[in-house]
Formats: sequence, C-alpha cells, structure tokens
Amino acid sequence: RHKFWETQPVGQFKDLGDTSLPEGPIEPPTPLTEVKQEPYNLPSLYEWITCDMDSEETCNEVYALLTNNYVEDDENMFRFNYSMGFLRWALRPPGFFKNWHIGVRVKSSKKLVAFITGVPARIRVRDTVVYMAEINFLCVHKKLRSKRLAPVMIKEVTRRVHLENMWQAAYTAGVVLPTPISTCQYWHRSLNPKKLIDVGFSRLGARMTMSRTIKLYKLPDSTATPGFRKMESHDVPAATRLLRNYLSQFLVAPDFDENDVEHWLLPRENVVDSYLVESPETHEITDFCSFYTLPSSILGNQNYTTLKAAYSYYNVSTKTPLLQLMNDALIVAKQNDYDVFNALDVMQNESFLKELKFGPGDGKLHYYLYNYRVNHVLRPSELGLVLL
Ligand code: NHW
Ligand code: EN5
Repeated sequence: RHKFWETQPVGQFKDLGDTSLPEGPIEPPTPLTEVKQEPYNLPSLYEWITCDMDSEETCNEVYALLTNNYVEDDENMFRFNYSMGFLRWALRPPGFFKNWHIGVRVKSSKKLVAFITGVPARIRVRDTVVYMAEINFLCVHKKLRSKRLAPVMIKEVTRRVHLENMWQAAYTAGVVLPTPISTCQYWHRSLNPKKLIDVGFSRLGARMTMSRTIKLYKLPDSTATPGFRKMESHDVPAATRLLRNYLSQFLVAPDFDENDVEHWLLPRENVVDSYLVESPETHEITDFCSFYTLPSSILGNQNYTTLKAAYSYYNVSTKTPLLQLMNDALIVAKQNDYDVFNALDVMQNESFLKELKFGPGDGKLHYYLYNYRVNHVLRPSELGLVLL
C-alpha cells in the first residue's frame, strides 16, 4: 500500500495498538561519518539546488511554484497562497539552515519544479525535549506528479537533517500516511459571509436568508477586554513566560525560548499578529492570542481572486476567559479585513469554537512524527503544536 512509507522509521499501521513497543526513537542515530555524503539521484533531466530565501529572485520562483501548485481543497476551489513575506518568515527562524531549503530545477531551462523545506525546532514529547526538523512546503509541479519524485525529496531532506545530527521530524498533512499521532478538524468562523457564500467557501444555511446570515456573524466594532493591545518587542520576556507555562500542559508542544517567541510571535504585517492583555492596574501580561495570515487563491471565480484567512496560532488565557479573548481576536481580524478565521481543535480551542460560531470544515489535518513513536493516538486537545 505505501511502498515508500513502509521503508521509513515511522509508526506503521500494523503496529497500531501494540503497547509493547517503547515510546521514543524508532531507530538510533548513526555515526555522522555513515550518513550519505552525496545527494540522492534525481531523474537525469533534473538537478538539486539550495534555495537562498534572501535572494528576491529565488523567493519569487518559490512563491510562483507554490502559488500555482501547492495545497488545494478536495474540490479544487481554493489553493493556499503563502506570501513571500510569510515564506521568508517561515523559513528563517533562529538557527535555520539554508541547506534545508531544497529545490529541484529542470537542468535545461532552470525552471523550479519541486520544493521541500525543513526548519529546526525543539519539540517536547511528554517529558523529553527533542531537536527536530519541521518539514513543510513539499511541492511537486502539477505536470510532474505521480512519478515518485516526492520520496526522493523526502529522502534528500532527511539526509541533510541527519548531517546536522538531528534524527527526528514533525510534519502535518491533509492526507493519511503511516501513521498520525493525532488527527485534527479544521473549523471556520465567517467574518465576511456574503463573500464566502459568493465564492463557494460556505453555503447559505437551510431556512437562512443572506441578511439573516450577515446579522448572525456580525461582530462588535471594538474589542471588549480592557488592556487588549498588539504585542510589542518589550513584551517578549513576559509573553515567553506566559506561553511556556501554558504549553507545558500539552503532550506535544514546542519548547519556545525568548528568541523563538521574538521570531514566531512578534507581529509582522500580513504574516503574523499577536495581541495580549496588559492589566490596566498591575501592568501584568495576563493573556495572549495570535493568528497568522494565509490567503487562498480562489480558482475560477469571476468576481474575486483571493480569500483572506487568519489561522489561529497560539492562545493563552489566565485572567480573561478564552471565549472573550478569542472574540476580541475575531474583532481585530474583522477590522483588518479578513474574510474568515480558521482554527484547529487543538489545545483548548474546543472550548470556544461552537460558542463563537465556528463551523466544522471539510478538511482534516493529520500530525506526524518521523523516527519517534508515541504509544497512543493523541486527542487534538493534547496537542500544543501548530505548524504553518
Ligand atoms: S503537507 C502538503 C504537501 N503538499 C501538497 O499537498 C501540495 C500539492 N501536492 C503535491 O505537490 C505539508 C504532490 O502531490 C506531493 C506528492 C509533492 C505532495 N507528505 O512523487 P509521488 C508538508 O509539506 C507520498 C508525505 O509519486 P506526488 C509536509 C505518498 O504517500 N508523503 O507523489 C511534507 C507516496 O508514498 P507511498 C506524501 O503526488 C512531509 C509517495 O509520496 C505526501 O507526485 C514530508 C508518492 O510520491 C505528503 N503530503 O507528490 C515527509 N503526499 O509510500 C517528511 C504524498 O504511499 C518526513 N506522499 O507510496 C520527515 C523528513 C525529515 C526527517 C528528518 C530526520
Ligand atoms: C500543512 N501545514 O481542505 C498544510 N481546507 O476545512 C497542509 N474547507 O478550507 C494541510 N471543498 O470547509 C492541508 N468551508 C489540509 C487542508 C487543505 C485545504 C482544505 C478546508 C479545511 C477548507 C472550506 C472550503 C470548502 C470548499 C469545498 C470549508 C465551510 C465553511 C463553513 C463556514 C460556516 C460554518 C460551517 C463551515
């Protein structure tokens, strides 16, 4: 069934439920001298390149490949449209390796036809912090699909991760592979219901008119929580403490330090937004919420070309009820012209999704670890990790 994945150190379907297998690495690290020194072979028309995301030109080529060939929904109505600013942010966190930004070109024309990336991260699984690669943006040009290029890309990124003495990875996908550590549901909160219905993202409910629908999703003009404001650089230490303490309750979560928080959570226009609550009395930072910006191209609509979506990222409530905090996040997203606010049922998100009028989407997201076994399938609420 899975000719490639059956050969890889990942949990296999046949082992699901076998509690005799120990939790942790599936195979031990090999000495670095035994890691293959040369790249894997590509079909002879193609060549490997390392993508310098500092270069405007390379960044443009990657952007174009993904804009035209990356992830679509199951009915091919929408395609993710990560911006160049987003890609630069996603691929250059603290300690990143340029070498892990891998492209494949056609030798003759130099056209970029495939891509895969890794970035380093410390991920805690129960009590153990593991140095991992987060793998993302695997993409093969539509015209080169089903030629078994993806397994070569995956082996090559694996090799380059091994050369940095890292032996584990985390990744998510919309497809089922051997084997998910957890399966999450996408939820969607309409901010601009008329447009969402016009482009086929959502449907008019039974016995609902457009004007009733617009009224249903209406939000207040301004946020409700006193002291709710955008995160600034001087908030990094306080936000890090808040986040670390919060994430410690989940079974799988990133181990963020101040450098990570500065990179992943300090607001960048049209990339990532973070808000927090500073107590008007004590000036203590008590709550935090964030979302990233990932538009989708609308395929084949006369009136609209892009859907502006916010994706819930990391949220922490200690004083402000999570429901109120997230309602304020919806309000600022609406003020900033987002059409929809998306969230997974990870962490404590279940506690606000229904009440804040999110509805389940038709997409699921499966979470995976490479070369690390976890003995039970996790509930989404046990996951404290959001990948981009
Ligand atoms: S998920 C988004 C992936 N990208 C897309 O869906 C974009 C549109 N699709 C494509 O570009 C986020 C192609 O369809 C792709 C497959 C390239 C997906 N993950 O070349 P073949 C990520 O980026 C397996 C893993 O003929 P193709 C996460 C498939 O099961 N494997 O297919 C990426 C089959 O293997 P099997 C996937 O359609 C994580 C084989 O590929 C996959 O032309 C990567 C078929 O290859 C997916 N999303 O190209 C793993 N989709 O065994 C990282 C298909 O079943 C692992 N396949 O026969 C860790 C590495 C680092 C370790 C470090 C220690
Ligand atoms: C790795 N980092 O399927 C990323 N999106 O529900 C790879 N559906 O937007 C992850 N089909 O349900 C890939 N509207 C997995 C995701 C791939 C993209 C995807 C789904 C997630 C999605 C929308 C549009 C469906 C269009 C037809 C959807 C319903 C919204 C409705 C709003 C009102 C309340 C009920 C729900």
